[in-house]
Amino acid sequence: MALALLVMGSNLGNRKENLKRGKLLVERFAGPILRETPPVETAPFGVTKQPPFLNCGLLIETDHPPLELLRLLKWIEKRAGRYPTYRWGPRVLDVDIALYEGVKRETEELKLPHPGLKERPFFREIARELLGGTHLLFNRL
Ligand code: PH2
Ligand code: MG
Ligand code: MG
Repeated sequence: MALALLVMGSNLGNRKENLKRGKLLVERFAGPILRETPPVETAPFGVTKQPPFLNCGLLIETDHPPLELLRLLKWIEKRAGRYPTYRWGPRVLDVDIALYEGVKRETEELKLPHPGLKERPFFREIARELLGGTHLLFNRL
C-alpha cells in the first residue's frame, strides 16, 4: 500500500462533470481518496491558446505499483471520454501522477516526481494544499 498524489485536469466539455467522473473512477479502480482539493480554474500552461483548465488534486492510497497505476489512469481517462489531440493540447480528462510515495523514476513512460511540480504553479499549489504535514513522506525524493 502506497500514497500517491494525483493531479487531474479538464478543459473540454463539461469540465466539472469530467473531474467528478474521473474522481469516481479513481476511487473505484485505483484506491481510496484520502484528501482532495476543490476544482480551481487555471490558465493553460505550455500551449496557451486553448480553453482554461479546471484542475484538482487527489491524495490516494493504492495497491498498484507506479507503472500499473499509470496505465490504469490512462484507461480511466479514456473511459471518461478522452480522445487524442496533441501534446499539451486540450483534453476531456487528464490524470497525472505527481508523486508516488518513495519512488523516483526517469523513464520515457513515467517521470516521478512529475516535472510539473517544478514547472507549473498549479501543481505546486495542489501539492502544498494536500500534503501539508505529510510532506515528510515525500521529501527524501
Ligand atoms: N495540462 C497540460 C497542459 N497545460 N495547463 C493547465 N492550466 N492545467 C493542466 O492540467 C494542463 C495545462 C497537459 O497535461
Ligand atoms: Mg498533464
Ligand atoms: Mg497526462
